[in-house]
Amino acid sequence: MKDFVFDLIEQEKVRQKEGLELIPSENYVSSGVLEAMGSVLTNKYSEGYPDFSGLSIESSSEKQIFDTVLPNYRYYGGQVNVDRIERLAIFRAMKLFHADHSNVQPHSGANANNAVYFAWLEPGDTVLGMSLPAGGHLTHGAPVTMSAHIYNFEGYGVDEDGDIDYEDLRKKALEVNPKIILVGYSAFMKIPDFKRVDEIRDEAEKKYGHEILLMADMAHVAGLIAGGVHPNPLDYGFNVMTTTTHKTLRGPRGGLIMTMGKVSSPLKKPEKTLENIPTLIDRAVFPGTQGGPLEHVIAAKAVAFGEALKPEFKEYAAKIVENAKTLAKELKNRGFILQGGGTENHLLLLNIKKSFGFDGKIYEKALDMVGLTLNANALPNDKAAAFRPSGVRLGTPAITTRGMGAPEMKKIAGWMDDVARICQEAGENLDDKKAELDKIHAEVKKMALKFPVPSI
Ligand code: DSN
Repeated sequence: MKDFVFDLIEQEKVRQKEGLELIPSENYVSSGVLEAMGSVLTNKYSEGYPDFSGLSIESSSEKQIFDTVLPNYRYYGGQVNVDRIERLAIFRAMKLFHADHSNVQPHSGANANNAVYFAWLEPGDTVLGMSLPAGGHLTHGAPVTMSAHIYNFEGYGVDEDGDIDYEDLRKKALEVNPKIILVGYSAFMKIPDFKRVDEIRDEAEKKYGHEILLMADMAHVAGLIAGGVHPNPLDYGFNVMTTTTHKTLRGPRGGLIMTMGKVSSPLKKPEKTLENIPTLIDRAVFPGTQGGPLEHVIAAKAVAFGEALKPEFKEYAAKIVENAKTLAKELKNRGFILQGGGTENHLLLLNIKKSFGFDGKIYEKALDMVGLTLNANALPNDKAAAFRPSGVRLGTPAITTRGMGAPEMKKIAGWMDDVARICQEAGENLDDKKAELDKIHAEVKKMALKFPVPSI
């Protein structure tokens, strides 16, 4: 008998096709990405690295990578194909983000961040990132994480407009002796001023007399950077950029680290300097924090990066932002209060409590009942409990992949408004309004089916 796991996968396909995915960190991959991920590469062990000496954006080409078999730094035989696949993924990531080197092995964004900390810090060293109540990410020092038990995390805040409070960042950088200054968030709708952060780093380095690593966690906006509609921190003096590969970048679920500096053999530990960051990070990923790389996922990353290097991806990235701005305008017209007043990227944070009087969790549940998927999210300095936060977070990467545009954004805003009014009447008793919610669900489904999901 066929394992019922496959029935559930079929049901998930239906859910994805018939609903609208508004979680800003999700997307729909191409059939090429899916095929690579579901391939026989999952059978292979490849601890270590391919040879990447001489791999540079200027002097290498994909053809040369395909044609050349080089020695490697691996611990198992049989790497003839895997090496070239991984080199291709590394090379394409370097091209996309103008990096000197990249490491495509992190299994996730959390692993990527932990590897950077492990590469550069000693236990007890300080990282200055956005404070959690202001909207910082779990892996940027939440007390429940392993890294928070090893390193010291200090936080800067956001201003009333939801932007980074750069004065606070500067003040803290000159107070807490950071070894890393970290920029990156998962509920932030402004464009960070990377140049200003680099200037603050310079000032702090002069004061403390040691190098400070500038790290950007661009998981949410990596696809926008690749598509040229968001500045690239590596162009503004940042040493390291981490990301996941499955959000706006539209690849498989996984992590990635781009580095600037000198690339050398991973077999020898170099001195801890910013110049040596590429090698320090390679060693921190393997063997520092991970074992065998997932070569089927790395192949899928290579396919996704290849897609992101195509001109159509620039159009896609620009359309994500255009759709987010349209959706923001339509929601504002209907009385929704948006954190920061709108958006400069793919993401919107709505103050549901202030707009309608109920919390984000009820709204998330009601929207789920009509096939609109988003997530309840804390607002900066939210006083509400973590499981009943005051806001919701949504975004346009997935619906843009399906080809939606301004008319669909208007419809979505209309349905979101209708559902908000229903929640106002129903309170916690959403089941009492099932008939009204079902009617909206039917409309959502009808529109969703007009826009196919690429890989289904
Ligand atoms: N879970 C990711 C997000 O949704 O933003 C961040 O880790």
